[in-house]
This record gives sequence, C-alpha cells and structure tokens, in this order.
Amino acid sequence: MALEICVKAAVGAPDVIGDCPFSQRALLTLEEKKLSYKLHLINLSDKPQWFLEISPEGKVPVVKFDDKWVPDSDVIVGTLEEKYPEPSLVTPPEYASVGSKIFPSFVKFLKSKDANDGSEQALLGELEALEEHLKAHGPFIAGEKITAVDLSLAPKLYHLEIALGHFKKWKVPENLPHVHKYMELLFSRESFQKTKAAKEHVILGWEPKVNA
Ligand SMILES: N[C@@H](CCC(=O)N[C@@H](CS)C(=O)NCC(=O)O)C(=O)O
Repeated sequence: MALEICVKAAVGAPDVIGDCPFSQRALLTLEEKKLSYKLHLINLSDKPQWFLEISPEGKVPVVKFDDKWVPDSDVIVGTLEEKYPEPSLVTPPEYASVGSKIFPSFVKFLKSKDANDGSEQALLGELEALEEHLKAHGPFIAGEKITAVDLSLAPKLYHLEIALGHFKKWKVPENLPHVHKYMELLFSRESFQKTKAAKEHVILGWEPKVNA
C-alpha cells in the first residue's frame, strides 16, 4: 500500500506545495528513501473536515502508515527509518543536534525590531558553529553521506536565506564558505527541488509573523 502524506498547501495556491519546513523534511525523507507516496495538499486556512479527523491538532505533516495517521515530523522520520531502513539516513548520535539552534535563532532575529537585542549576533554564533563543524567533518553534517539531520536543516536554511534576504536585506556572511557550500549542496539535490516551496510563498508565509 502506498504511503500517504498531508503537507501544507501554499497560501493562495492550493495546488502547490507550501512553506512548511516540517512538511518538507518529511517529504525529503520519503524522496531520499525513494518511496512512493500519495500527496495531499492541505489549505491550513480552511482545513477540510476529513483532515481534522485524522489530525486532531490540525497540524501538518501527517503520514499514513498501515491505516494509521501519524503526526509530527520527528515521529514520522523515525517511523520511516524503522520501516524502510534502506538507504539508511540515520545520523550518528554525536551529530544529531548539530545546527539545532539555527532555526529558533533565525526566527528570533527575523521578528526582532531592535537591532541591538543580540539576536543577529546569536544567529551568527550558531552559523559560525556550523561552519566549524562542516570544516572539520563536511560536506554533510555526518561526513560524505546525507543523513536525517541534513534533511531537517535544509528547509530551515532555505527559509532563513529567503526570509532574511527579503525582510532584513541580510545574507549569510561570505566568511562562512562551508555553510554556503553546504546550502548549495542541499538546495541543488533533486529531492529538494521537487519538494521545496516557491520563494514567494515562503515570503508570504513569514509576512504576518514579521509584521505582527
Ligand atoms: N512539531 C511539528 C510541527 C508541525 C507544525 O508546526 N506545522 C505547522 C505548519 S509549518 C502547522 O501545521 N500549523 C497548523 C496551522 O497553521 O494551523 C512537526 O515537527 O511536525
């Protein structure tokens, strides 16, 4: 039985994949494991009743395994690894939390209205730590092979690049060449190209949060 997955539809474009990094993480895992799946695009502003019945919290992604709908990208990725171990995307435990503070730091800086609140510096610190890690262990977090931690970080770095570029005219500094190469490597993958949201939808998705 083919797997089924519900992901966010783009705001104002219900027929294309939207800007949810957790949904893209789950899709990337399916793609990298070469699994076939049926895609359901969910308009989060007008959730259909059938979706609310299978996802009581109303969140995406949710994946149907053996007739049971499972929410939460952490659980989904873990279940996919368990049920479909080849190719393995397991990240060695010592590398599993590399880059994990980048997304919250990015969101804080993006929403910040005070240039002196330290949020830019905090994000830079996280990106510098990633640079050092990649310099020592790259090109991926765990070395030569892509693993789950890269598939979690990829959509988040994509949002960071687009949203900070648009709303703050900010770029990842050029003195972080390994981070730049890492982003290029991730974003150019076939799995990423197939599952990414369009730039304009990422911007539209962040707009209400930035202007809140
Ligand atoms: N911890 C969850 C987070 C999922 C999540 O927050 N999804 C957002 C979209 S990116 C959502 O469905 N929000 C519900 C809504 O906007 O109504 C995961 O990793 O899957």
